[in-house]
Amino acid sequence: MQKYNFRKIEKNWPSFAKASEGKQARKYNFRKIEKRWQEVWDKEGFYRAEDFDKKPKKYIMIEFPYPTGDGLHVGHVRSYSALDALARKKRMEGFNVLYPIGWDAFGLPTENYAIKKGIHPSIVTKKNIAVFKRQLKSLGLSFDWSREINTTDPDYYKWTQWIFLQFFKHNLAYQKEMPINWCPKCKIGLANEEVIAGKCERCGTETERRNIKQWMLKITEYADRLIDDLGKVDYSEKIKTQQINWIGRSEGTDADFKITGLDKKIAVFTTRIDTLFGVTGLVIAPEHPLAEKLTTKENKKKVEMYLEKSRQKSDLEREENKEKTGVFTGSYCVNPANNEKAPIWIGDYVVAAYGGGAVMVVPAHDYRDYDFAKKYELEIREVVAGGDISKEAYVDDGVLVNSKQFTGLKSDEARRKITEWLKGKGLGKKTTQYKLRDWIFSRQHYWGEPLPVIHCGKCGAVPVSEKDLPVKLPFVKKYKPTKTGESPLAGIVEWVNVKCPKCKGPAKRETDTMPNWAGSSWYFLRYTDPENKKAFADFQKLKYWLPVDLYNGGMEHTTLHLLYSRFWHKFLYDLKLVPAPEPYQARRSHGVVLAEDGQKMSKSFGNVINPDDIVKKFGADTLRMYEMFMGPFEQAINWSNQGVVGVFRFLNRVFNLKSQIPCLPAGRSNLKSQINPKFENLLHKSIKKISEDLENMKFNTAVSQLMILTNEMEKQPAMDIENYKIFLKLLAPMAPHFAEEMWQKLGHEKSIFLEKWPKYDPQKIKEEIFELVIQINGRMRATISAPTGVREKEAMKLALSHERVKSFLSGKTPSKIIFIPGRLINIVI
Ligand code: ANZ
Ligand code: ZN
Repeated sequence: MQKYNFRKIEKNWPSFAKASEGKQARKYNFRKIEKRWQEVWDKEGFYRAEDFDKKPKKYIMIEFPYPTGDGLHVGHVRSYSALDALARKKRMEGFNVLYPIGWDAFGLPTENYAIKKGIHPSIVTKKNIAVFKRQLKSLGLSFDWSREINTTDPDYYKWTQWIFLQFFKHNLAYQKEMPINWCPKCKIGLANEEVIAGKCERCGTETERRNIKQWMLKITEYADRLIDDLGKVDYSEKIKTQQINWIGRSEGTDADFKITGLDKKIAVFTTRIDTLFGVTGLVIAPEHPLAEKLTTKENKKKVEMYLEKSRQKSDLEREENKEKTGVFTGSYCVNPANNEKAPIWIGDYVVAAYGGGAVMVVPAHDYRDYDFAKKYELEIREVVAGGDISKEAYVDDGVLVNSKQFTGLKSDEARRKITEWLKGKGLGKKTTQYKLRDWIFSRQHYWGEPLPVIHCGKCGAVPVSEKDLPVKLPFVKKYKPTKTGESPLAGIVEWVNVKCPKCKGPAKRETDTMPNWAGSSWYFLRYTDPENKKAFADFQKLKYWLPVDLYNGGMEHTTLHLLYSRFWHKFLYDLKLVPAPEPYQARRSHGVVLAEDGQKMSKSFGNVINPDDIVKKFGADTLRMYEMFMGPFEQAINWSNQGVVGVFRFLNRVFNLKSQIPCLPAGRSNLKSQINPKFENLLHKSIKKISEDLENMKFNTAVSQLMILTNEMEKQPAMDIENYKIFLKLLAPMAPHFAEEMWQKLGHEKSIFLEKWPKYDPQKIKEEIFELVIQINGRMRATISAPTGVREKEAMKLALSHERVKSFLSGKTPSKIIFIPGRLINIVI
């Protein structure tokens, strides 16, 4: 481990050096305090969550970290500290809180590091975990360490494999030829994250696609439920939208176009069948199975050149393609609406794997098609009135023209009628398309869960018997990717060759491993029962703890990880192995912590802040509180050394308040404590505000309220002891060591965290605020504190700032608002 370089820090922290020169700062000894309380909490198993406790449960979870060699990042500290504050408050409110932690430790970073250093990945993982653990413990986070899990532990991945087998048995895991990224120079398969702008991350060579047989999970089977059940949970709007967009459900029509002179049809998918009479061409993807057949002799050369060019483009390039290009095949199709001939083109902006890999071209009503038609001189025929197609495409709905019997209908009605009409002729039907694809569940790497399947020449793919789980990763020296594109496991003959579980004949193990996403797809279940040897978790324990009440993590995981884990959970729910259809009742995301210069923190920029340095210099409480204070939780924010010093000074000021507390040894005992109504008004308002802020994850304003309170306390000649105790309780979730220490100094023998969370006295804040009831369609959905005399407009604004109200209103506009001053606002939608 690196030694702590005091001089270097002093140099980087001139403002602190200056602050500590002055006499005024009597610094509290955080080093002693923090270590002591961490030991006490640890010894007493203070933060252990009790299964089946009578208290109401609260399951708060942060995304478990990937233990890399770089150690903990201040970004981790941000969300862990904030959620820790909430967990501590919930315990004080009488909840049985589960706040667990574990390690998501399979995957490439460790494998690559291991290869580079010649150390086995399991050893690297152990070392990294030890560093992370020491760092987390030094922060005094209230994790229940007795439930620590590790995805690379065979006792854990046994159940990852077991769940995979259930997918397999229910025909939701299957094998298919799927492309991998292949570096022709390194001769290895690359994960997507190893391909940078189409090139191999190691050698810079352009990567190619290679089809190999891979395992797939049928997540598409759950597409509708993954969208529809978002109505059952409380996710922030942004997260919901991302999930919905990723799944990309689109309702439309499949229409068949007969090919002239060939007994074949091309199916296109369109969301705008109302524009069918305006079709003046058809474009198919380069990979369309008919592409070759449709190309006539005269066009062969041009088509081949075009296909060659588009093969060199990545999917992303093709999608982002500004200019739509294409090439004429020489063939024609028949528009099912009016039996007109339309030319068939090949264009690489058409996605092969979406719809039928073909689109109908309606230049008058689609921007893309408009440009395409201008470029290649296709007819632009107006069929929906409302725009000026001599200038640009008119893409909105309108009234149909030039559409025979459908002329005069509005677009939405026309879509229904034309679809019915096509259906009657056997040339089309209503369909739903999804952008979501099945999940490629194979990796050709060593450091992952082996897929528990045995391939037999006679019996095919046979699942490993459940009693033989886990299929352990063989501990070998060589785990570099092979030159054939196969997993390194393929080279371990003694491991690969086995007997077929069915016929006992010679067979081979599957050598692909699972992707990193596997272990994290169900870890929230394991926390409820981490030691279980008979099942992934006991159903009664799951019933007690689930769903996770609040799940917090990075915005970068709100599509894939969230979708994957919801999918696994729903599958297990269908098997009646988990008690509820959704795993997470609420999901929030936090913003990243950038370096002081606004760049990403990165070793190569030399701008990384190591939490260890801050803890050593200013203490864990300062670091925790600073990271809550730094800015709105959901926003990205720049690190600020000045800000850290500011919080450290604040804690020192609070420490120095003790001379104003008559019953403290340091207090001036001749002072009589006084009750000051104005101060009490502020104190009780602060109870209310801090309580609500923590609940609403407005950690920064909770801290600033403590600062406002401290300013007032400094002005008091002597504090009332009961009020001071309230203050300490409010501080406790955010600066736990500090508050615990002061609490003990007041003569308490038991921990401050066994105290009840303070309640505000409505009498003491009466004139200023009241509880505004927010109803939606007449049902109470939330309350929010509002100033007395608030008017409708402000009340509406307040209501709209409430996360719950926001999610009820998502995308809808209120039709009526009923406001009863001083009482409630009812939003009718
Ligand atoms: C004709 C048309 C006319 C369209 C019009 C739009 C406007 P979403 O909402 O994303 O599902 N499309 C269909 N399959 C495609 C593919 N494989 N690759 C690229 N584009 C494809 O979009 C559906 C629309 O995207 C479809 O509706 C189709 O263009 C195009 F005035 O059909 B439309
Ligand atoms: Zn067999």
